[in-house]
Amino acid sequence: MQASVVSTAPFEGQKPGTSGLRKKVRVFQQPHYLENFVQAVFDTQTRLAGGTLVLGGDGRFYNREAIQIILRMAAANGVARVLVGQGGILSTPAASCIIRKYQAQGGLILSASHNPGGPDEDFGIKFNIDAGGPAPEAVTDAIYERTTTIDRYLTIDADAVDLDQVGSARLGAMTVEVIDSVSDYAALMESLFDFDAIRQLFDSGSFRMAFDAMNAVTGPYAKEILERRLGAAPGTVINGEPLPDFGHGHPDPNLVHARELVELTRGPNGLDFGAASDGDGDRNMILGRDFFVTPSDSLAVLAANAHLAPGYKAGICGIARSMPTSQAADRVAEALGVECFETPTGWKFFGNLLDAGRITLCGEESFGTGSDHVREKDGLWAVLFWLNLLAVRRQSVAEIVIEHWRAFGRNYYTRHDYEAVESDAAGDLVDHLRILLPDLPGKRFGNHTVAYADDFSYTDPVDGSVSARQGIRIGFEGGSRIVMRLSGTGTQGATLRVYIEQYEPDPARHEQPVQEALAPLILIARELAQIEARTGRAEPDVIT
Ligand code: VG1
Ligand code: CO
Repeated sequence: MQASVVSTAPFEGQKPGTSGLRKKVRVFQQPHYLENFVQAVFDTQTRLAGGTLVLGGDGRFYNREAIQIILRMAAANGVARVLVGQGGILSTPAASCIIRKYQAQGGLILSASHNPGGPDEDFGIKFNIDAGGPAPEAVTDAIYERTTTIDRYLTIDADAVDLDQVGSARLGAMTVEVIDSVSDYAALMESLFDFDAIRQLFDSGSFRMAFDAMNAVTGPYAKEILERRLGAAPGTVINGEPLPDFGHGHPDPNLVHARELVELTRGPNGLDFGAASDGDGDRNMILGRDFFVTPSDSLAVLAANAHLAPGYKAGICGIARSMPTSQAADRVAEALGVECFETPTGWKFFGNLLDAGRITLCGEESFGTGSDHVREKDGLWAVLFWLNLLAVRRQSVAEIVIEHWRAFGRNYYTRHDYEAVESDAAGDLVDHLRILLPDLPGKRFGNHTVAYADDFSYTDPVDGSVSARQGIRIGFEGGSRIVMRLSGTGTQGATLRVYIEQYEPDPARHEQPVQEALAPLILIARELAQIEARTGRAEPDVIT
């Protein structure tokens, strides 16, 4: 079949952010918009020609249409084989797993993660490299560069591929294999965790849990793994049908958006364990009865207990966390005598460390945790890891975390988000902070003395690449920190993220309400950055 060449012209702003290109659906629906970006991938990632591409998404509005467009373009660009998830569904970690398992040359993942879906909401696309992880900056820069000069794309004229039947089909000279979205991923999870112990925990009858799939991609994965393979009670998975608009929900697993789940874990009759994942299945929230585990603590607890899970019984070789993530994991790394790395925000910065065998676990404060089993953060993996710990230790979530604080100290932590702020005002706010930085060290604010203040710059220890201007860090004596940066995943205005952390070694002071414990630092951050004066916002929109 002859490829046809369609002429096109560049669109502005096709620069991938923290995690791929995210825009409103209507932006993606403009003629040639998606095509330009995809062609830029094929033009720069030349190994895809003659190779294998993995393709799937989180099932949001426009997922199926985008997949058909990409399949025709892949055929025209000489891709030999595409592995596409049944129904167009692949969670982000499952896509990573499949790229690695079948040694594909890369993958395209269609998702805007935790952003809402629907005709007026968000869509996104992300290219993952052959190691299974998000493309590093050098690759996304090259793709972006190409979008600025693109003048044609290639496609073929062909009928839509049936995505709902598992099996093989031809599209021009290309093979399209529609694969089960869940089985490879489920097999990987079985190889890492003690499924027998978890099954016994469910069989004991004294343990009750719910998993909230938030009508997003993890429904089928969680039902297969938790209910079928592990024997959790039917109905354990709630909101388990992936819907194009996530049931009008905001598929972001936090205390604000996963309200229904939070309620189920409240009070004397509350569930023992609650967990949730986001739109594309890479985030996780962990709850005990009347207890919320901050993602930063979750990383630290998993690191300290990793040897209890079969996949990590030999111990871990190192830990990495993103810069704004609390330093709780650093203390575990120190105790274990393993390396600890601080990277910029975004999973792409963990790839080299994982590939080089420098780290086993990594995580972000934004409900992301993962390991070297794939190259993406992995929501259900974190949930299974916690279930493995609960099954082995036979303690409650709260007991495990409180014991952890006793051993390592507690890093009080919160993130305040000011969403859809006017872009210029947000930019000015950060510029103003940059000007203040050199004069801050040594200054006292109440009980807090500034030890260092900088705009975080990261030099990748594996390939030496430098990523500058990654966020404002203000560190205080004793380990407290204020971090501020602008989001790179939003589709409307700017989002200012303010991260606050305070270390408390004294167990007698480990059970204060978080916002109260951090109130003085929160105030310092607001005043230093002049948040209200510059954004007009007296309070954040979301607190996690
Ligand atoms: C946010 C989080 C970041 C995460 C990214 C992608 O980015 O802060 O930690 O890696 O989302 O996660 P930003 O630039 O908006 O702060 V996901 O689940 O949206 O792929
Ligand atoms: Co996500």
